[in-house]
Amino acid sequence: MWGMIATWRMALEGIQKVTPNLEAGGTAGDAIEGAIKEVEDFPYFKSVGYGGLPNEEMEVELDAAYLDGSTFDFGAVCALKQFANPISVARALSAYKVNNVLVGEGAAAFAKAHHFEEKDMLTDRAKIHFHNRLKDIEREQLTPYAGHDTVGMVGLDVAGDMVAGTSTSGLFMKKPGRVGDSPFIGSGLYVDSTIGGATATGLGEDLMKGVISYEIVRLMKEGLSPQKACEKAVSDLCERLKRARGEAGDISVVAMNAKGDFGAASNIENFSFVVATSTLAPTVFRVHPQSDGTMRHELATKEWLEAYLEERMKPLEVKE
Ligand code: SD4
Repeated sequence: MWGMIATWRMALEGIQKVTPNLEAGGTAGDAIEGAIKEVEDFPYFKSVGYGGLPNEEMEVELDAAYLDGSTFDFGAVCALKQFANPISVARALSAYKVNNVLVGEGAAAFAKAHHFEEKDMLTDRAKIHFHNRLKDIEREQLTPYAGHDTVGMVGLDVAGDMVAGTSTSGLFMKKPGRVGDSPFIGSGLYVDSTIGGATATGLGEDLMKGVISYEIVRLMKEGLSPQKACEKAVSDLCERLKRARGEAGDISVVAMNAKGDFGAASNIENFSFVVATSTLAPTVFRVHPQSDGTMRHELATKEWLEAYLEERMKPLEVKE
């Protein structure tokens, strides 16, 4: 048995690329790193890697994490600038006993010393998004924190090892140095090969309050299916946040257990995920939250898949 699950439709090409190797006995670690690199390298995804949207000073700061669910090797980078593949740096850091989480200049110094590819991660397209957002904010007082698309993945290989990874440029127009849930163990991702793994996307400030990925794995350990664990974790956190603070940000999660069963849940309408297993070719589903807290998973149609890419790749107008 092998399997992979990832947040958002944008993970499809990466998962398609690495799953033949996973099927042939490749490791979950190589699958996770390979698939996330694919997403990082694609310039039209606005919240991950190259082409990711910048902070309020127009600098792209990237967060990524890598967790091995068998050894608990964990590595993460926060607010890393000017490197092509933060997930690879995070994975490299996971091999050490200490200094596993590095931020900013320290992360960049490590990446440089280990000859990771340096790259200007700010694209012309991201500059236009930045310019347009400033115009929107001027005009409509839009909240600068709208929109998200972090990639998070969980993989299971035929040897039974599980790995989780995340990569994100975080929130558009964030403060320099702001870090969300994605590089934090337990919040952005968690995995234990004897149970399963989970990863989250959405408003990091709120996801962290529920340590939501750990919570999902804990619920699976208690015996819940991945789907029930995702639904319960999302609805419990959402309810607690609403009770305590009056509102809850976007919360979307995916999970897979050690048997390759999977689940996904969200408190928003447009969340999508990609899953592939020994018995299911890479497939995109859209998640529709129901009023009773359960989710309906709808197979994404060809039209929807095409429209998704078209929307992300359409020419951008520079606002006056
Ligand atoms: C963050 N959770 O930095 C990330 C953003 C995100 O999908 O998920 N975008 O808060």
